[in-house]
Amino acid sequence: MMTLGIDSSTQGTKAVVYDTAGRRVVASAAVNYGKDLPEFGSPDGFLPNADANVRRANPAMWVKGLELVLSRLRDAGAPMGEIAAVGGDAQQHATVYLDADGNYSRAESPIWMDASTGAEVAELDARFGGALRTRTGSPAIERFAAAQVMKFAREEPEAYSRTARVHLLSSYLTSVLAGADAPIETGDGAGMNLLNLQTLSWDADICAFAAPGLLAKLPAVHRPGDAPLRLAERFAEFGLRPGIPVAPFTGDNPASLVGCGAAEPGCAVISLGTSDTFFAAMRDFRTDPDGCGHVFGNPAGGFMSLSCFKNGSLARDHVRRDCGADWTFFDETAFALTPPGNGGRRAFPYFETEITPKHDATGIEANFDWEASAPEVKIRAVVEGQIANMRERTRWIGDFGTIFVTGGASRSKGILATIREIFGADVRTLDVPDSAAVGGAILAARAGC
Ligand code: XUL
Repeated sequence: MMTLGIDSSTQGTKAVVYDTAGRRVVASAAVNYGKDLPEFGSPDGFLPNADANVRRANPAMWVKGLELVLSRLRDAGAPMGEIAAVGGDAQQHATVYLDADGNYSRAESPIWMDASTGAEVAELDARFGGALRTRTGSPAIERFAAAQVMKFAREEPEAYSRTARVHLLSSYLTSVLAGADAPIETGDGAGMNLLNLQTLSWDADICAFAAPGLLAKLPAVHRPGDAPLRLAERFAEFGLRPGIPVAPFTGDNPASLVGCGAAEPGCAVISLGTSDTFFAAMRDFRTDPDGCGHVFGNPAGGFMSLSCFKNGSLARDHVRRDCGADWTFFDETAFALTPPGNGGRRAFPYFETEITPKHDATGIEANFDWEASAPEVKIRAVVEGQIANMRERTRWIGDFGTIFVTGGASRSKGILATIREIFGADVRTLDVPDSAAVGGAILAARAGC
């Protein structure tokens, strides 16, 4: 069976046509928001803002990205007419607000990088305390929908009252593909602080506390095994067959779990993208005692753990440019020129407000003279700092003999060797770096059967 997997990530949209029998990608296309859609003024996928805590994007950019990636696939001669089902994923936590006519009632959507909801998080915490973690899988979190909607309802009450639907980006894109209001899939829905993970339904108390009438503005919940949607007529324009099943989109991390073949407990995945994430399928429901990590739904059934590090690839790119290095130097040469451990020199990049652990955007913090050091020393110090922090902060998830590494930066031999050394695990990469899009295509195949 031929299926289509679409990944709407922070910096762009990717799509793969996947042959499920041969387990291989037969065609792919990509769109980069900065380069291909400059009219949205979002070089890194979000609108520049002097306040590092405010990270928003124009939701129309994501629809444009979807349409452009489909036309690129079609124009490249991909077998669009043979595709039997569509699935996909989106960056987690971004929310899209629609009025009763389906127009945007909020012009700018907060994305997962937004950390401007500290006051709302404190209120949610004061009201629900530890119950938030046991009910929704995470303590109150800045980027999650509960705090984001609460802030919007307060700051723009008129626009909030005009809002008929609060979608996640995943359910919004599914709605666009189906031409109908789509449900929120539980894997991604778990990243809202609104879904009760024991019952897989919206938590009425938390919804009522977050904003007036929120429960009625949320889409239905899609649980594993529920029926798929159907592709809308207008996608015939891209050579697709209207009416084929559309599996509700999930989050990028849950999709990667499936795409890496790690949906059964036993191994962990490190995804090195705009954010770096560490996750694994979970046998038992367990939450992070330090309050930084999360429990999300596993689209294959059950749960997954996840810790997210905001200063991922954009931070590495920042350091690379600061060092005047190209990617070959960053990915390999720097590691050939320096020994593991770097003589104890370590650095942590805080170019964005960090989530795990919480830290303001203060730039590089190094235990050595940063300015006076050679580029190779700086690069190893930052990579070892990132991976050592990841190791410490994911101990609650467990120890793993095998770790799959995916995402753009999984091409880096230096980063892979650092993961091997610090985690003491067997490190494997996938032939296809787009594990999230492949996961979407695999979920499409399940919905299409
Ligand atoms: C996960 C998270 C990010 C985004 C973007 O909680 O915020 O990983 O999904 O990749």
